[in-house]
Amino acid sequence: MQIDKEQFKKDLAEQIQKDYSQSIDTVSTGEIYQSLAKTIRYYISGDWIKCKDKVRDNLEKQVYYFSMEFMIGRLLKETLLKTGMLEDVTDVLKDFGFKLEDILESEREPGLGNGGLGRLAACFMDSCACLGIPGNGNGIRYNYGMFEQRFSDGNQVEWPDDWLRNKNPWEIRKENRKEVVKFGGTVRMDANLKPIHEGYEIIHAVPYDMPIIGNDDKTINTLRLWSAELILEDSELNSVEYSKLEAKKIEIQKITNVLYPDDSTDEGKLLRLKQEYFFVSAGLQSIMKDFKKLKLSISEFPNKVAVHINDTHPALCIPELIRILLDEEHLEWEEAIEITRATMSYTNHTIMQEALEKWPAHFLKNLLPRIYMILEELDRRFNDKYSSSLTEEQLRNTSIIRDGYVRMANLSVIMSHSTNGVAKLHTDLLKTEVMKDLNFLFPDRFNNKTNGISYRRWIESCNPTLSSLIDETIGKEWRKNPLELAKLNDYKDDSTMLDKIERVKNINKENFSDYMKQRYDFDIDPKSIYDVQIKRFHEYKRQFLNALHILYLYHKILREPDYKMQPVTFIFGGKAASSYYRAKKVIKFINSLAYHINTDPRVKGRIKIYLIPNYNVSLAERIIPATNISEQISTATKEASGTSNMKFMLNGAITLATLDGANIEIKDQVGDDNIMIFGLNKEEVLDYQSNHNYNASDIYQNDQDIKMVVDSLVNGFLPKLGYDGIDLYDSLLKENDRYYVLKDFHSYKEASAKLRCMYKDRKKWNKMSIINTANAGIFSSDETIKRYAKEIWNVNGDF
Ligand code: 8GP
Repeated sequence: MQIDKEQFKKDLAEQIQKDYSQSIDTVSTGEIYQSLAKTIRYYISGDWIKCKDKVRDNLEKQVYYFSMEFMIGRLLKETLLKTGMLEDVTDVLKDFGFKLEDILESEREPGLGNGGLGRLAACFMDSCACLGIPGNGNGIRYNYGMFEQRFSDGNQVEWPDDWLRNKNPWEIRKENRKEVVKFGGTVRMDANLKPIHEGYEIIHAVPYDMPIIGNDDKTINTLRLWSAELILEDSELNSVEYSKLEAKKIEIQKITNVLYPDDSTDEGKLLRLKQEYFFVSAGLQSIMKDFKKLKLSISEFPNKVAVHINDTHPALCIPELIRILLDEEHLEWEEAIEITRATMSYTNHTIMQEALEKWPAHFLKNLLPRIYMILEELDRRFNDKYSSSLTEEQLRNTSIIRDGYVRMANLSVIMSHSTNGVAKLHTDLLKTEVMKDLNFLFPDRFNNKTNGISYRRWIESCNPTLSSLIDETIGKEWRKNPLELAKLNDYKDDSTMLDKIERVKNINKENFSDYMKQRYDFDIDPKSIYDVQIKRFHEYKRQFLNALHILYLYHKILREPDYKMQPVTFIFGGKAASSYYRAKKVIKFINSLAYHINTDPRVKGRIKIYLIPNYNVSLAERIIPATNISEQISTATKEASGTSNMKFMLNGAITLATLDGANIEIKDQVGDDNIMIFGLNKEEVLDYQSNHNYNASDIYQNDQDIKMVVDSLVNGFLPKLGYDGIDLYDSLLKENDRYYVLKDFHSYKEASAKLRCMYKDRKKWNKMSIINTANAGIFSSDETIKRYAKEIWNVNGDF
């Protein structure tokens, strides 16, 4: 977008005046950020309107991506880059005496996501906009993010993530588009067998819209986030009891207060269920309203609307759409089912049993009586249709309601036209293990869509040094078409280029080291290897294995004081769910280990370790460009895909990996020599699981190294760990090491040592690094989204 700098200056000063009644030289960087973002939003608003009009006037099919999380990260820099305003705005700010960097830093990261699924949703929204696909997000406007992570005595402490404290300048409240969501009550059938829902509670859902901007001003889509509010109509004002009003308001706001409320109690579970129905119902009602304005036959609905269910959290989209079609559009069951199935598609993001949502039937019956009736009818129809062709066991595995639970994954597969996994291995496991009976019934519905990442954020924006070097080397076409990165393969033996690659990495490492010093007062030697594991804390992701290995190295150095090794800084980042006891113990273990190692002069200059608090997108943007070794060490079969593995690869890190998730596809891209693989493979893990022939105690008893590290969890070797090591010790020996940490320990140790050794030959290392970047093109989320658009959503775009 071309802007007139002088005009922009005036507009910004005016916005500041409007917002704060102050002149620009008296406001803080945080205040400038707010007004600057609003000015930019105003500048793009014309294009945003045009885009909405174009989609409506051309009757274009639209995608609605329903997701509990949209981990969008900070928006200012991305927006400036995509709109082409970066340079001009930097100049304008300079004229006012401000540095863009400072303004960017004052943006609070939106508390709208937590993990891979949420970040994927953000990358997908970005790709839709950049590819000209009318793709909108639909989610929840959380008043607080999941939590802000702090550490106290090494323990994770959860603080409220008050991200909206200074308001979100990108959003627009649309009270006139509010919807009514109904909870509770009873349903009876009238004389014509029409359901009458009575005695329910009404919650208002108010949408807040944010623009999702494509590059080159192409497309601006909408991320619509719903907020639960108490809105009294004029007629209600007289009858209301003001004393009870405040309590009611708080009760209602609870629904959209926080991402993933603790669900270890029934109350918490119920709140999550409320959240899920809340944004699903509001979203679908508003989509239906927009569709009705087109004045088309209702049978056209799936030709104009695609609803994507991001994991099972929004699976209530299915009965909710059926409800609308039956009760409000007065369709027959068959047609309602047909339209719903043709509209819905579903992505599964994990095969962990505990994450495959199941709701106690009585929860649904009480909270959403009409929805529950619909689910019962869907289950009845399914059983009627398939009971004769399935065995009892197959029927048990596939039906929607069983043993007093409603199974959301089964519902999603049965009632959608597409179910996809997020990497080849994951899809394969869905088809052959986790959902094999559903795959038997609906083989054509299952398909793979390997995840991808947005190149705009994960290299262009976060790694400008490497991006410029790539421009210089192969031209700028890769920024439009990431597959062009393959041209870098021609430079893998070019010693000048290899030196440049090293220089770029070193600059990034130095920048990161400066940041760590300034922000956390933590010293990192930029000459050490940066070995990084950043992701949610989960047993299957095995941060524990990483930490046990560091403990082993610590012992080794103490035993062999002259042990020579390439200095390494081990960096961790990630949150543990507040009710996930064991994951929190791993955090405590890492922090304790860090305390002892970092303060022990005997290991100085060889190993250091740091768990960065409150890991988020902004931190990832700083860490990834500086990383040498990317730790992707989940137990084979457990990580659906992973996406940080792709980000690291793109930025030239070498992956230390198990054959799990998309690591396998990364290996296929770079070849065996440019990735370090270790550990059990899928077949071996499945074999242990089905034959129950794994014995962790045997390994422990017969291996001196392993015994030494495992014992150090409980024998006082790490005084800071105190009694907190007992649970981890038990997880290995009493619970027979469910994630095969001990089994994989040695191959991990050896793979890690080999990699560190390889780092000595810098020329070879840089060559591996360039090969990784060169072959990361296929992991662009643009490529992934093109496949979703063609093979699942059947929508058009400019590609
Ligand atoms: C994640 C998977 O763990 C990761 O392998 C995958 O790359 C990513 O989804 C995107 O597909 N899953 C989640 O984030 C997840 O299951 N979150 C639930 C806790 C909400």
